[in-house]
Amino acid sequence: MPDLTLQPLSILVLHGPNLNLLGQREPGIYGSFTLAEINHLLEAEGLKLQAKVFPVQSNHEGVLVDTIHQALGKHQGILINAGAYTHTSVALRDAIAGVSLPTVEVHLSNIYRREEFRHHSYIAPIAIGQISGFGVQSYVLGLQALVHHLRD
Ligand code: CA2
Repeated sequence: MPDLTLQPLSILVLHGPNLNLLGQREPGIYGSFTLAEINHLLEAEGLKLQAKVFPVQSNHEGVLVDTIHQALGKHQGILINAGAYTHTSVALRDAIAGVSLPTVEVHLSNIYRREEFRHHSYIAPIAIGQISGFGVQSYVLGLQALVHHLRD
């Protein structure tokens, strides 16, 4: 039974570059779920947690930075799979640090079992935590962790 006294939370879900291709290519690494299916799963999980999710996908670093800035005053937390920008983007890290919104980093694949260049994340040091390697469950677990953190 959901606790009816809980304040609904608003969570920005950010998907970085190429994640719009999910379900169409490379199912061996990233699974067969499409991005729309992942967003539906998160919406359903959000209902259970009394959190509304607002998914945004972009292939453009600046759009992701702008979206993070606009989250201030609108959302209480950020769930992010920054895709390849995880390993390259100081700008995304600075944006997340700049808005000071609790952020959970997720990855479909286990980035530590892959090429060395994927082992470093610019986001991890300023995130509450990181979940990597559980496919779509990484997102679901990440949302649960973020909501629990915000409610504590
Ligand atoms: O495992 C993850 O979730 C990643 O963030 C996915 C990124 C990758 O650069 C990170 O190292 C780990 C890549 C997303 C690209 O997704 C595609 C999906 C289908 C076909 C091609 C790319």
